[in-house]
Amino acid sequence: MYSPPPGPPRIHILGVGNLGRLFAHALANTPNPPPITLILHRPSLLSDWESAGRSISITTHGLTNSAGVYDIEEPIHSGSGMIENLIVATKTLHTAKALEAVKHRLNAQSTVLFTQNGMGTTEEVTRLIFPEDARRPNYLAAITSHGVYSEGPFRSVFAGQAHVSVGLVSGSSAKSRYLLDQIVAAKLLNATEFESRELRLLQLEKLVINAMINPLTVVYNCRNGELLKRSDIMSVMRDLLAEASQVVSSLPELRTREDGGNDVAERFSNENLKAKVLDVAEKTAANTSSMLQDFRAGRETEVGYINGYISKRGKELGINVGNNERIVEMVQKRKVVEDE
Ligand code: KPL
Repeated sequence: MYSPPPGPPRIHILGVGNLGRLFAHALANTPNPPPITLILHRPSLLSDWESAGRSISITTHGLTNSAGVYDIEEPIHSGSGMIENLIVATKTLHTAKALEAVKHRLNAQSTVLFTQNGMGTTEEVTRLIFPEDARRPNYLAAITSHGVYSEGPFRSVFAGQAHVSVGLVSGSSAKSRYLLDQIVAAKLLNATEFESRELRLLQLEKLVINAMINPLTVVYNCRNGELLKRSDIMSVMRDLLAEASQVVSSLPELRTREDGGNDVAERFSNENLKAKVLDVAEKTAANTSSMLQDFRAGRETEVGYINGYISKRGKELGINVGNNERIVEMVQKRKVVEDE
């Protein structure tokens, strides 16, 4: 029988891109920081870590802070021992593969916090990595709206300070309490805890916002704010939004409350979603969306977990999702609308 080492429980972080760095730095700079281990999932990250002076630097308002104590494990396969708390900050597309390498160190006593964009990652991980109920860790999810960009390995700029919504997705809230409390105590994250259903609704709102803004910035090759200025783009958005609104308000898992989930139809109405999308596009007008950044860098995008998720759920429900299917194809086949 495994017994955890004495002292406060350790938090492991898998994925040391911008989000992983921000979470690690925020947790390491609380008055009583937990022990933190960064899992370096590529061997080359070890030399990056050495050249970064074995620290994470976060720059906020021009001031750089490199405080924080971290242990490291590398490469991923050499680690051993149970992992009690794991924050997975890898890209959506790489999450299942990254977890595959540490799955033997996780069990039903462990808690995994997912930070990915889009939807469907936890279902994919369950299907591919933890199909057996008895071994499945407790799942938490975080929705992050902070703006962070990289200045090099282990160095990030915390540019747009916003917030984190966090909560239980499945499993035991008692076993996940420690990690939840640590996230909420990490002031820099500005995190609020939500109960599972509300967290799901917030995830779906974010999904629709990303499904409207991100692929359109790719096919029209523009910043978020440009979308609002062009009537041709707004008309494509209107068609995408009508499908997304119908799909999300019909999801059977949201209709489990005594009132039949009537709040969902209102919250995900066309008008309410449109207002949210336009508000975010306006507030982030100068941003290059994460999908356009991936696209320009030649990386695979997360469109399959965003509009692809809407399409998949729509088809299951017999809803016409032709516009969302088309936009997924355009982004994946790299068909963009050329400037006149
Ligand atoms: O989350 C975003 C993203 O780029 O992924 C938005 C809100 C669209 C801001 O750019």
